[in-house]
Amino acid sequence: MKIGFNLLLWTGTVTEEHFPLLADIKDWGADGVEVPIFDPKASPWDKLAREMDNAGLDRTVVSVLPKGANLIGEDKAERQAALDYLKACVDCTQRIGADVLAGPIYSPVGRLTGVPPTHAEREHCIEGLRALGQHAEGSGVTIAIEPLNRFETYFLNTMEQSAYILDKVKHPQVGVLYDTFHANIEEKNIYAAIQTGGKHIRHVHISANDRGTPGEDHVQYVETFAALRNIGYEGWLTIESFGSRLPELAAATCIWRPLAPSEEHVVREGVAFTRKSWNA
Ligand code: LER
Ligand code: MN
Repeated sequence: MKIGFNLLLWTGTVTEEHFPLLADIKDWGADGVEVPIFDPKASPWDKLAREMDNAGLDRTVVSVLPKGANLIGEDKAERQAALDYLKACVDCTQRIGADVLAGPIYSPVGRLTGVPPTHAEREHCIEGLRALGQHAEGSGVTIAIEPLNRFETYFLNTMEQSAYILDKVKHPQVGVLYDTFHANIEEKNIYAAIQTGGKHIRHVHISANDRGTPGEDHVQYVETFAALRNIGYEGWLTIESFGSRLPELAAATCIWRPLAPSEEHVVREGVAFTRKSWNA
């Protein structure tokens, strides 16, 4: 098990100005960082990889679909744009030496159609993820789709819905991300949800119910860690917290007040709490 920290607390686009932060995050206790790739051309990836090596940080990637790209969209051009974008994200993920590409990569965050998912959308999702899995073969990158709460997506809200899709995708490099914040809203039973996700769970976001500091909230961490250990999960526990610095996701994450005394506090206390709870 490794504990990561998501750079989305600071930015959706990593630039050289964020490099000094990497040593701090290591110093504050994390084993790795989660790097946002919201535009495969936007960041100095090779330099960033060297900086993360120098800081002694392992890494994962989180991504969301940009405007005009939708893996489950009715429009073929939108589906192709999503697949092209996600293939480029897989390539970037490999390039920076990360082992996981995670996120709600099936549909844009915040996109709501006003109706439940359709059969056609599920079929597009299965087809698109299978093609992406094939593209990832030999890269060492695992793709983990992230169900979100109902206010951020209508398409995947639970482990059960995700497992249904993944049983059909049937690709060893395509699985699901379990995020404690979304599960706290959507799942009826935390332990059962993780059992249902089972072998499909390839990545985990540890996120407080208010998106502040894990351990200072009411997420059911004891049940979460017991269930993850029970399914034999050995992957990342990546802490995700949001502030108001993220225009890209502001409309979806809806953070309108400070949730922690400082960024250092979230990393130090969140990492210490997660490590202690996992080992308990
Ligand atoms: C968004 O709600 C989220 O949980 C992140 O992982 C980015 O999609
Ligand atoms: Mn998440």
